[in-house]
Amino acid sequence: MTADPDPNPSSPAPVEGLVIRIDSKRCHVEIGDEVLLLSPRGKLFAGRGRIKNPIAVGDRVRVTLDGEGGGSIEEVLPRHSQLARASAGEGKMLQVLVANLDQALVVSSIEEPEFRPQLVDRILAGCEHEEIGAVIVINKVDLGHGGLADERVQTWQTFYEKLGYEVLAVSAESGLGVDVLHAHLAEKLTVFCGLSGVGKSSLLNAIQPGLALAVGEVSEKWKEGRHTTTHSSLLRLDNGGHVVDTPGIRNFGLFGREPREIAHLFVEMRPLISQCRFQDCLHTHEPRCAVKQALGQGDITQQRYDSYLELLADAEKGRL
Ligand SMILES: Nc1nc2c(ncn2[C@@H]2O[C@H](COP(=O)(O)OP(=O)(O)OP(=O)(O)O)[C@@H](O)[C@H]2O)c(=O)[nH]1
Ligand SMILES: [Mg+2]
Ligand SMILES: [Zn+2]
Repeated sequence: MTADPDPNPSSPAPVEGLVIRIDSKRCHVEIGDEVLLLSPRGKLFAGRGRIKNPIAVGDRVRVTLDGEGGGSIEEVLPRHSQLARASAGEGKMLQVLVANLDQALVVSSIEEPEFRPQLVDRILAGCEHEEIGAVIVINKVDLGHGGLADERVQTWQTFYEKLGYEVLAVSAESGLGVDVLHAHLAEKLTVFCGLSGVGKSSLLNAIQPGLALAVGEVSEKWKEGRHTTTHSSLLRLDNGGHVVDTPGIRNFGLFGREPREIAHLFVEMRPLISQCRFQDCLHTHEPRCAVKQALGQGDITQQRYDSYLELLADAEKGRL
């Protein structure tokens, strides 16, 4: 098969790029090994409905180059996933923080700060909704010293592995497990999530020292109620991966979820839902509920069920 001849051979061929950072007017677009500063066409801002920002970091875009290091973004290619939240002010608009995520790294520590399974479950639920992978990373295992903290690492590792999630026990400090973590990031767009102080920036520095991210100081937060441009950017790794560090994201991937959708985001509950007596069962007080039955038999843990109830309450109050 031969390609159709170009109907307008004088026009430059469009090329594809990856948006790695957005300033007020222009986007930093990675094309091969280069990063160019390009302006989006005005037409991209028309008819965007509830979406506040039509271009986000992580977007794949079609661009035309002017041959002098500049050019325009013509089109945003369809996204396979997005990390979004409600923007403040202007009604419930959708603010896309990162597009085309492949996986989330849910970073925690056992102590300093304490392990927070509710937060882990929340992020996992968001990943289920977006149908992206999730890897649980327990950092700071050097603090265990063969004691109680080590037992707790084991306990939580087993807990999440039983649900089918991958869990890595690592230490940015000693370097334990850092190579395995690095390998998980190759050729993927990964978002690092987790509480402030768990060591997200430290892990990224251990993976690739050249990144030289600030450690130990509380980083700029995407706080609730603060909805100016995020200025988050994708960091490029030497193995072809890209990472984005997002402190303070609680409702990852859960924007606008309805109460009835929540149980579907808990992997061990999902297969049981159709067995409940009532089709609209919320698995709280209803008779002949398969989820509550599994809870009673210990097939669903109280911890996960509590996380479910917390998310359900947020969905019912329109807080997602
Ligand atoms: N003992 C120990 N301390 C660590 C480890 N990783 C990070 N830390 C320390 O934990 C503190 C917080 O680390 P950061 O990398 O800044 O944490 P962060 O998750 O990026 O925090 P935010 O940017 O605020 O969200 C720093 O004092 C680090 O030195 C580790 O593996 N072991
Ligand atoms: Mg940080
Ligand atoms: Zn039920």
